[in-house]
Amino acid sequence: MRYFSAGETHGKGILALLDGFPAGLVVDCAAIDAELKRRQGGYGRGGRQKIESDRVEFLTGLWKGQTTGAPLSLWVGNKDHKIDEMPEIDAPRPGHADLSGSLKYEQPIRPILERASARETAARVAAGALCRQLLEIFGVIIIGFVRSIGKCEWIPDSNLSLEEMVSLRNRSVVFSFCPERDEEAKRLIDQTREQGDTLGGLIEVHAYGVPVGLGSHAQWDRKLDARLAQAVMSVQAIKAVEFGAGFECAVQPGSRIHDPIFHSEEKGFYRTQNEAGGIEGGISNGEPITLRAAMKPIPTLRKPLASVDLRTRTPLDAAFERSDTCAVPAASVVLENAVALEIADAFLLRYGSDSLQQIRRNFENDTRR
Ligand code: EPS
Repeated sequence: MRYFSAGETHGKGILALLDGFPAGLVVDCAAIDAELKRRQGGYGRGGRQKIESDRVEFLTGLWKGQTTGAPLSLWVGNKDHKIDEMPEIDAPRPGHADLSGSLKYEQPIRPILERASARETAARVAAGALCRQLLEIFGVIIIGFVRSIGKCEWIPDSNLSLEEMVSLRNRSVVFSFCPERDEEAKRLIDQTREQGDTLGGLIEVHAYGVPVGLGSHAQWDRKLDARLAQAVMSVQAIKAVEFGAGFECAVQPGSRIHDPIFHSEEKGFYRTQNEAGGIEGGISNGEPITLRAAMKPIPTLRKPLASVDLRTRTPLDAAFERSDTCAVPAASVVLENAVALEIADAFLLRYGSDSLQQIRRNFENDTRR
């Protein structure tokens, strides 16, 4: 499967193009719209989300509500379509694509920021939410949540059931598993906004029910963790990603980090810990896939950092335009769907990608899962 996006933040809209998606899936557009709505939410968002009410429209690839195997174009229109009236920006914002993009493409900052904006993530959410519908048929469930914002951290209780996780996360205004501590997060975000500053945080994504054998040890670009890392790192503002114990692997001895292997008639192969994050040798091992990503604070600051006027090359404070104080909750929705897209692709590589019937046959005949 191949995925591309197109579109600008104040252009006509954002487009996701999915090629190689199997035929025969009855598409639930309302479920995609629900994910698009979640992406617009979370405490700390700015004014743009009051203007937009994102909805998906399939321009191609559906027949009577079902996928046909033809390329799918998923369109999310922009109500705030005014790209040609948008003012030019003189001083690039540190941390944004403004300077590097402008130097590379020999363009003013405006067209660069229009494409670099995180509004583009609506495309990944729409495409990922479609892929989840396919994965859910085969028992793969993916959940993303916020683990920390700034110095406010919520360590998830490892005994929570999936239903409990979803219900807690959906009750929290910052999409954490601790809705009872939302006030603390809101206070932090409000204070930061008043100071003209922004906040990043940590996001975790878990994928349950992933069958053994997705990805491959045999080539670098087929390793599942490498592919997921690219999917996650390509989301705006993500600066780090780790799987399972991640960076802690550098500290602990092998006897603590590697997950001992057991077998029983009832469970098949199983582990009593999952520090590998469900992937060994670039291949899913049947345990939940767990990854964590760090999001940097949004680079658009009301109290701007030092920058330089691109025309005169003299000092000028970085530009400010409408933005979010904290988009970590929204990014957790994006990462959840970005992971779904990548796992779906690895799933199709293993079980076939022509039709849902073909995938069902191959999946049912797979005795190793
Ligand atoms: C976003 C829409 C954008 C920004 C934000 C994400 O809309 P506007 O620029 O009109 O306010 O709010 O983009 C950024 C954080 C960024 O750095 O570009 C969205 O829909 O997610």
